[in-house]
Amino acid sequence: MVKPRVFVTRRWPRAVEAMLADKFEATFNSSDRALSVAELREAVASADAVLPTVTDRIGPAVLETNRLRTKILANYGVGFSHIDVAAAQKWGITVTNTPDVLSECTADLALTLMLMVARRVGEGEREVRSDGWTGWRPTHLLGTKISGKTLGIVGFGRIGRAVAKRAHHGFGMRVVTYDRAQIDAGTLAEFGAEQVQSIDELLPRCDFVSLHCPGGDENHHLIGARQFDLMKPSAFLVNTARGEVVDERALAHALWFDTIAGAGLDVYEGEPSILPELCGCENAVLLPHLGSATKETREAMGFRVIENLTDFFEGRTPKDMVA
Ligand code: 8YV
Repeated sequence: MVKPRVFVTRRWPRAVEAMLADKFEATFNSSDRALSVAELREAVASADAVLPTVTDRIGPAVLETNRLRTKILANYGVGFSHIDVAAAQKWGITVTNTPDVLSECTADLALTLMLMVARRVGEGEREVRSDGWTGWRPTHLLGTKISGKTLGIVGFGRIGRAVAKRAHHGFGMRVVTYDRAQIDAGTLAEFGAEQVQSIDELLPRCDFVSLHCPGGDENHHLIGARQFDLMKPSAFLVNTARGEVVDERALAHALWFDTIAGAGLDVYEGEPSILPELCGCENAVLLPHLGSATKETREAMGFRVIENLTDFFEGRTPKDMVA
């Protein structure tokens, strides 16, 4: 049987690339740089499957070609707001993602950011490395305790729940959540969580707010100037979801003028470029989109893509089909 042609847009962990090369006629991007629109157009014209990541914007500019060969976009990652799903559907293309396998590591990173920003870890590290540490003193770099505080979780899906589990059972935090769906009482009780009916209701109650909703147009600038005004001046915002969920300019303003106490960010509106005003904020911890970045998880994401592709090309419905 002729092997399907798959196009992998970035370097993937070695073990996954080896399996892809074995099971498919695979084209890899050995340079590992983000591809241009022209290169992505070439990919959809030449491959049965394109395997994109968050750095590949796939919409009409890529898909509207009379040489379209691709039948499936098997995304590497759970979030897929970089793919125009309506355009894919219009061209009869299936879209899959990789849920579950990255929930624990992304939740771990959300907790990392909470701890880093509240305990001023970045500031301390910068001080030591710049030879600025003059020694221990009782009032040096005093941060904020996280144990026992109230955490607001926006989006109570797999990752939101993994964050709630760590925060509640590990740090004894009270969890308040907002989700568009009604979460059943048993699930909420498992995480010691209370569901509220709006973000406006959630924000004033929280010492920490962590975002775990999808990106895309529906949640564009869900958190902006008005929402920062609703937060306590002592509260911290953590974003491991998608950059577009937060109005970055309003956030920089809120950090500069102490409307809120700090922010821990892993994702940005125009990543990899970051607003210079944010880079200048001592009370921001800025990470380079590391949510799922462990060897175990990045391999599991790749194997999950291969499962989706195998199902698709063997005529079954892929278990992670989103469109
Ligand atoms: C991925 C992520 O690393 O899965 C997601 O949605 O944000 C990250 O964990 C990235 O999207 C890879 O494409």
